[in-house]
Amino acid sequence: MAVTEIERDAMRRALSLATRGPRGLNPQVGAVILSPAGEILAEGWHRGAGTPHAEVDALSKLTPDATRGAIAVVTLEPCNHTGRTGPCAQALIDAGVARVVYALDDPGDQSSGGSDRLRAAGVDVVAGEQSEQAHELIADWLTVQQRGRPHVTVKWAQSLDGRAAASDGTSQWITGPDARADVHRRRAEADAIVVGTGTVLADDPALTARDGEALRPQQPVPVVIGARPIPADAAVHRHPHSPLFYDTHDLAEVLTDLGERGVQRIFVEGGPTLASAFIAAGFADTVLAYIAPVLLGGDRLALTDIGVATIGDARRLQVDEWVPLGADLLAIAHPVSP
Ligand code: AOF
Ligand code: ZN
Repeated sequence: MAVTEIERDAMRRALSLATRGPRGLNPQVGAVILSPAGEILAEGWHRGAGTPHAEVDALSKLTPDATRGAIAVVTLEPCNHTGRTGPCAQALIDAGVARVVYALDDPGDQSSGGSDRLRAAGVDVVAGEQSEQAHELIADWLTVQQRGRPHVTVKWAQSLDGRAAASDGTSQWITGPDARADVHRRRAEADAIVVGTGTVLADDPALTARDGEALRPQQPVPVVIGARPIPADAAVHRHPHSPLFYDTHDLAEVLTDLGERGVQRIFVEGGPTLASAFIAAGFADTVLAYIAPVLLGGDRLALTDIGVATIGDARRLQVDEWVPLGADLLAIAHPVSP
């Protein structure tokens, strides 16, 4: 049977409920249980790994009598596996639910197949309702599932002649206040902010996302990569989240580990060496270059060795947007494959 207007409304509601849950190891999922006549009986959402899934959260608010013949509207295909919880498909069958409308297929090898299990038990299943919105909601989580690592944004500020600092190493401030405010807005959208130990030693950054002086409600976890010891009184130790330290220089290992911790987007702000390492390894999904109308000359380049020996090896980018920020210009770009 086609999706009804009531079910469509319930999906919009479920998508909104999903956003109450945290970003992390598990996707954000919402669920609404409707009576056969279309009244809302219960709502649920997933509160993060290890807690009940959205459907089970909603079912738990109802007696077995109430769920018989009901309609479940869920933003993700009910899972088919026993992980930290589950399987939701079986819970819906056991509750006597007659129909399930969901938005997106579960991408997991183990967790998918819930729709088949439901159909095999005689439940009427409709997939794909508002799948675009559901996809947008958990796009970053899906990226981590597919690639096994978070989305990487590499950011730097440079003079018009491509320098990141003056000859003596001083670099505060190349860009103006509008560019710096833009950086803070973008930091708040990342789950983690990554620097090298060199940057911590040179600049002692706070690695917080601020709005003027005030801390933004959403703070990225600070991540420090490198073997050099950090002073005990470094500003990063006063960050609202405990910093993560990695001794390794194997960025793939770091990214895999961050993905396994539920980090979906990282913001690399770590100075020329670290930025270059991410680019050389092919991990820079988005590049943000803040370009200021100053000339610095000298040898403190914004990037060092990125593995380009000859012009044929040049890393080509496509600029998605040129953004004027006061006197500065931001290039938002992504790599194009050769
Ligand atoms: C659902 N409803 O609300 C969510 C689902 O380890 P577990 O038991 O928490 O399972 C995690 C997997 O379950 C996750 O990777 C994803 O495939 C699915 N998430 N499924 O039916 C939910 N959050
Ligand atoms: Zn589940």
